[in-house]
Amino acid sequence: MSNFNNEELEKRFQEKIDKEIKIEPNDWMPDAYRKNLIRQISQHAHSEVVGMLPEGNWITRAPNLRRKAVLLAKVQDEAGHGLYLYSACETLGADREQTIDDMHDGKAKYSSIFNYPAVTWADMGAIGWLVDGAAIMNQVALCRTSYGPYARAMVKICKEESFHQRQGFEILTTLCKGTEQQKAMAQDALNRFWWPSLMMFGPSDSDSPHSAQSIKWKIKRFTNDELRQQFVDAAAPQADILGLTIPDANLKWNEARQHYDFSEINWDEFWQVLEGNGPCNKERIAARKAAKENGQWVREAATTYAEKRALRKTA
Ligand code: FAQ
Repeated sequence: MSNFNNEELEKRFQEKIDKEIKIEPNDWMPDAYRKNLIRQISQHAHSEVVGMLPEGNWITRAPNLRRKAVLLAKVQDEAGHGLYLYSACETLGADREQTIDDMHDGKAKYSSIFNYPAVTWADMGAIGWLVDGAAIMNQVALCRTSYGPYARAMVKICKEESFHQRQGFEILTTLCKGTEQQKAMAQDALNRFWWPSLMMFGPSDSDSPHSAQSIKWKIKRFTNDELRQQFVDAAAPQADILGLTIPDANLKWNEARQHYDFSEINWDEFWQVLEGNGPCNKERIAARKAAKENGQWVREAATTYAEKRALRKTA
């Protein structure tokens, strides 16, 4: 490999991508590809872990034992997703602790959606249906991403997210078939989670600095706006099945486009949340920092135990 100059290596790298050959950890890759992947995968991992907080809050308040067991399993799944993704990130040479500290210091982002509060039980339904639904729309495409470890992690994650989405839809179906008050609670959750769910797909294509290069490298297979449109097209008929109204007066099937039209997103709100000014940003970071500090003794004990075992083996 050392016989080739950078230009030649980059040409061969792009040829591999174009032929749909996966890039593996020990393969040559441009620094910018590695950096971009570490950025995206680590932020994805942070999102899974921070995403445990709004739902984790409801485990003790779930209305019955079945709901509690299912919610507990879902929140544990999210922790597992975080772990696969941190591991995928490590295959690129990233230091896991450093990526986590970057989030705690505000240098790395996590999904905007988790800066909104979950205030009623219906929010567990809305998060499953809409937030996991949006996550799957994005992640099914990532199963074909060009970096092998990320693509393989996504296959497993998507299977679990699909179960999460169904459990959310089932919670809302039950509420919508219940009393007037329960249906109103479901509608209220949809009203609050609809727009933040659309924001999960990222800025519009014209304001997305990473998209063009990520699509060329086949890290992303679709643009932010394409995936957002697919999500709206899937969610609109699902809302009809529930008998709920999506809070957008302009949401309408467009026969010519074969897609739903919908209103412009409040991008000012989106950027404000990314800046750290959403309803729960400070609370979420404080919770993650406290978790790290409170877990310090566990990490120290595990390291000491591993060292002792290694010593015993060599003695
Ligand atoms: N929130 O140029 P682009 C889940 C940032 S998992 C915060 O378009 P890109 C599971 C972006 O990072 C949900 N930041 O960037 C679950 C960049 O900032 P940077 C997470 C956002 O990377 C469910 C800047 O804006 N999923 O929910 C957001 O090409 C239920 C410019 O943006 C993933 O992470 C946002 N919404 O496209 C867990 C999927 N959007 O890095 C618990 C993987 C954009 O320059 C409960 N990630 N930004 O400082 C991706 O597919 C992409 O990274 C996008 C953004 C599509 C999110």
